[in-house]
Amino acid sequence: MPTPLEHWVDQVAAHTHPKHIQWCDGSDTENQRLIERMLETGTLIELNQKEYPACYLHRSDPTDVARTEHLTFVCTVRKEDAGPNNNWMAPADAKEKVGALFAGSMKGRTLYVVPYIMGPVTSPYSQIGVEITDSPYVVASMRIMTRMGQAALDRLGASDNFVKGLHSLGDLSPDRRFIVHLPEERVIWSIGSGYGGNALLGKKCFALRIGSFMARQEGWLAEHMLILGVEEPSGRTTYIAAAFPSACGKTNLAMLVPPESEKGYKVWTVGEDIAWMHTGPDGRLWAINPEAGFFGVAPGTNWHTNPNVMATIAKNSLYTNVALTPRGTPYWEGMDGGPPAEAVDWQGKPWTPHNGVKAAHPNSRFTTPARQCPSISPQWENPKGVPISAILFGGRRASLIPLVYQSLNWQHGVFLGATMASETTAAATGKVGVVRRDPMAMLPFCGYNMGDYFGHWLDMGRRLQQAPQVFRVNWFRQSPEGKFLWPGFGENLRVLRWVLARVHGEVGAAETPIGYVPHSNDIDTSGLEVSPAVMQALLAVDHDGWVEAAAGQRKFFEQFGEHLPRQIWQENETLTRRLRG
Ligand code: OXD
Ligand code: MN
Repeated sequence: MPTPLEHWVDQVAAHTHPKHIQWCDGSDTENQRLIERMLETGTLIELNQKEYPACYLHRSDPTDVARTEHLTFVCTVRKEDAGPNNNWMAPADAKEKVGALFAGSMKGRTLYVVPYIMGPVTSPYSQIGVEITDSPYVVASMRIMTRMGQAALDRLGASDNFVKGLHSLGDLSPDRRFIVHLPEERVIWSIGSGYGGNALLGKKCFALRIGSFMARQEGWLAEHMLILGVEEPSGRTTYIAAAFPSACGKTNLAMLVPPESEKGYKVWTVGEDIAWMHTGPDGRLWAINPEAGFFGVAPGTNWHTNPNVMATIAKNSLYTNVALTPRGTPYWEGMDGGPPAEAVDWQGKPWTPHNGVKAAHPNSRFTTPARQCPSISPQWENPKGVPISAILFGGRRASLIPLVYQSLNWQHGVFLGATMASETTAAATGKVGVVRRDPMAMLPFCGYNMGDYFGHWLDMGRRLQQAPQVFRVNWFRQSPEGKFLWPGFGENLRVLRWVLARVHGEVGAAETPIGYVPHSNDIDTSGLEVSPAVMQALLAVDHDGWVEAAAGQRKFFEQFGEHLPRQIWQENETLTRRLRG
């Protein structure tokens, strides 16, 4: 009797017609062979092995460099269950349309069976997925990003309890590219893209879109959040989860290095992109990082902005769409030491600093093992997870949103998450820098109707005996001249310290119509070039701006109709009333 997995592999092979089938065990030998084959075919380019041991460069198709949200679908039986936040196709239509593209799509290629675990190998909160793919780059990346191979097969046994992800590069044409999710069947089909978020199916597709759907059914949370622990000089460690949209600094915050002035503090990294959070036996919220690696944005990363990640990516890492120096080392805009006199750009073309184009693609990436990170938390693989005391919701906003403020309670905290908006970045194709609503940083990743998602968040508050405190943060406030008001990066620890003090009941705050705002002296600015006037601007509540925001929020919420919980609507009405009063 074939196992459910064997049966599915047979079915897929009969449809896609691969030349070979390879079951991946995740071993070093297997990985080595894959890398050698990719070097032979030009899929990978070897980097300088002295400076970057076991590091390779991959150049993706120039039309395939970011997540393509307009080609991403959530296919629930009822359209309204996918909600206005998702593109929708009926499951039967998706199977017919996208299934046709898979017919014979692996001809002449190897079909890789990639079993993987999302989460620590023995955690009760972990889940199993299997990705079938014809891309060896995807296999090598999944080996970094997940617990891939034999451990997953052993945990799965003959069970059918796994998420089925089918991926093929197809012909890489954007006209024949689809990323479709069938959350009710726990199935993902992705064709026509080799780009991370579209092709590494454990990440956005499973851990967030299918994950959030499962989480609602089963009473937990799958979120686009980093997880970090702040250890204070006293030895007390407090864990924080934080949601920021793509390319807004989650990786940097998760690996923050305390500045000289904050000696004695230590930030521990548990995760930098995704958190799965369950109610623990003690009624607190416990988080695991389902991933085993970081798939981070390269441009802007350097020894000042994120020394921990720079140390992490120096070995065993894949680089995608960065530039290549004559020394065989990677280069991207913002790297230490400035641009090289010449290089080869992300498309393989000769480049100099004078030819007016970027050397690395703005969404170029590194894929690197989490265990190599100098700040990785000793708890990062704890099967129980870590207890979360605070949740931060942040975005990239030049105006309106103060540096930090706190919600009045859980329900108001859910409202603060639901009203997040941020300026768009290069992580998804489309215009960069326009403010878009992105509740909980989950707009591109919520696998069901976002109105129901807000309702699920409210329900979670009822399950928790000790819910985390909820905060909004914004490191990106600008002066009218366009200058950043807050130094950011390591100095963000000063804001985290206020968050910790609030969590532990050690500091007061001013109650304003939008929530609890710090008294300006309560955020330590000693040694910073942040004047009291700038601090006041950073913490100001702009009444007129908020009245306008509340009106925009009302419009946004209207689209969810009956799926929007009445409490969220009421929170917006209460905000409006408080602003008027
Ligand atoms: C990512 C993203 O790759 O959010 O993490 O786009
Ligand atoms: Mn992300």
